[in-house]
Amino acid sequence: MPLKIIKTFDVKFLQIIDESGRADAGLLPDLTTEELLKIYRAMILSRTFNRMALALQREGRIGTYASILGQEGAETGSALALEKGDWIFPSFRETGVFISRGYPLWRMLRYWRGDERGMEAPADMNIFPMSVPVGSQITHAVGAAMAMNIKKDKNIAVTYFGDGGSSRGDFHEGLNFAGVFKAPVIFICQNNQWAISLPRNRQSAAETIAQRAAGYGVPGIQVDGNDVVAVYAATARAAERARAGEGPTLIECFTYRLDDHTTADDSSRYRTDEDVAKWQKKEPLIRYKIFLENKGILNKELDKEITDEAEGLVKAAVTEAEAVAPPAPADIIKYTSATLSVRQKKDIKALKWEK
Ligand SMILES: Cc1ncc(C[n+]2csc(CCOP(=O)(O)OP(=O)(O)O)c2C)c(N)n1
Ligand SMILES: [Mg+2]
Repeated sequence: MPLKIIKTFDVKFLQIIDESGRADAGLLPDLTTEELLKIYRAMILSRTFNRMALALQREGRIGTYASILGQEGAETGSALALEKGDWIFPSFRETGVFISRGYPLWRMLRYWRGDERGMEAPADMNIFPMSVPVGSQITHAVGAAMAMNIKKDKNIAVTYFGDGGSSRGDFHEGLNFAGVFKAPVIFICQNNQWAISLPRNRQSAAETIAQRAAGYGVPGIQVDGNDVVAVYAATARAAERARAGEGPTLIECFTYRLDDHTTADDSSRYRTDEDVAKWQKKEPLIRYKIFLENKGILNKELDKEITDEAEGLVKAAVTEAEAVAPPAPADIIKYTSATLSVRQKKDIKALKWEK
């Protein structure tokens, strides 16, 4: 005898601009020419910064760097759909989110040069420092969102993490609390198919990351993460829900990490060039550029103007970042605990970092 079905779930997928740059007019959000160009500028600036950061790393001018190549759509599309007062809790691969928010580029470089002070956000910019311990930022965002509910604050919290991050307990704890307390938080999973060398299918047996939200009574959606407009629309909708007191949303941005995990990695050891080449054709800037050109919003001259402007901004940021004094070596030890142990004090002296 067939059992009674008491609940069914489905997982929706949102794509608005396809790989050839064609848009589904019925799904297009109401964005002005200015807003569409703002997204393009943020994507170009993110890519330009990323290229420079990789070059600087090779010259030994910054430390290990995590490239965002291929993920600019997921990052700028989501960040630009938020309000200024919303709080962001990012991981280490959200350089494009910082840039879209207007984070000073030189401070980003200061961070990647190994100086934590680079993560001191300007006072009016509600963004937490990049979190390197995988998944740890998820529960921070949920806690902040629960506090916003208590304080009747109309801002929301947004946290970013990877497919690997979704294997952490923090993900499950975060979603569970957020669901129960209807916390105004958006969970943005950048599913870039890899957690260093571990492929997506080893993170979870679930076919999508989005469907895991259902287990916590939270809506989940999978979005083409290489379609910046789809990511924008999904984030705007989730933000609207959160602000209306309807609680959290999980957005899985289906994308691909085109570069190595970090500059310390060699991805040719665990994936093929053909795989990467296949995704190269789907990268987010190609289709968005065609879309803007077809709409008559972008032409060669304007494109050059935007690209040149980005180059200029990034070059100026490098000069500015390299002009600031590096941190004192003793800081490595000094700020790890509230009070220094006898051993730590001895180490500082022995290494001649301080008298
Ligand atoms: C708690 C913790 N465990 C392990 C690591 C080492 N580590 C750094 S990044 C990473 C994989 C992260 O994969 P994912 O969440 O998919 O993010 P992506 O790097 O793809 O953006 C791991 C295991 C870490 N930083 N923190
Ligand atoms: Mg990943």
